[in-house]
Amino acid sequence: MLGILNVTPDSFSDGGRYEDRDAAVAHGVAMHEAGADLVDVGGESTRPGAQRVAAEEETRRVLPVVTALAAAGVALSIDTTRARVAAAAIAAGASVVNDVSGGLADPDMARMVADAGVPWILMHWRGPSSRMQQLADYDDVVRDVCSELRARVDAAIAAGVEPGRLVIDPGLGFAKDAGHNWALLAHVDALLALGLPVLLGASRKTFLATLPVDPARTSRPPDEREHATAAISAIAAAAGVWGVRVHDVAPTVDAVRVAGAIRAAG
Ligand code: PMM
Repeated sequence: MLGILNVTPDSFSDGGRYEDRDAAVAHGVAMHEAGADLVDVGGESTRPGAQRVAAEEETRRVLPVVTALAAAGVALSIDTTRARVAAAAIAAGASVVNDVSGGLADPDMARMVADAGVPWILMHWRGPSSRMQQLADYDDVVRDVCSELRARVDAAIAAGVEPGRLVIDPGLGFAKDAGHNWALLAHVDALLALGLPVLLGASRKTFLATLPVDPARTSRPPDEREHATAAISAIAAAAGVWGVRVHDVAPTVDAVRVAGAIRAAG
């Protein structure tokens, strides 16, 4: 499980909370102690409509936090689409690259990952956050996402990345409306059939603001989407995904344990 640490002023759920280095480090350590396998440090918001920040600014945000958490013995992934930011984070102690563009945003990323020999999370992505919601056009979202991910995997392998180091992620909320996200969650089996570990990032996302079967259709702010997030973690773990990426680690730790207990008893 990945615990989310956004060192940004503007991420949709936790933006601004961990801009201060000490607060970010303390939160990373707390997620590690709560059971996160990796703390996923990001310095650039990818919320719908977000504008890009310069690579220097992104590096300035993440590096001190990566350095301090690595020194504290916390296993880290770096959430970036830029090879130079990823390389700097790896040099400072990160051990996994989480690339929401699946290698599309930076032509240097595949080579850098291949040379570093680290795991690479390839997320399904169709374009920058500033215009991604205009790219949510699919014939069949499950089939299209699977085939576009397959192409990213093939490109990564062609660039020299070992297949055993790749993880795929359907990119919930990235160029996807609520119906697309629910369809992808209903067909995790199709993603697993690609033969690679699967990561899901549903935590607190907008499609959980109104649950389709809630008759009251209450609109929940991000902090009130935790129960729905934990439900998805349990169902995803039962379906056999490799990991989930969440803001609040403790409920997901229990959700994954529940799924494990049921599997063990079966
Ligand atoms: N979502 C966000 C950022 N990074 N990485 C992966 N692999 N998968 C995701 O779904 C994903 C991600 C955006 O959410 P945030 O603002 O809560 O970090």
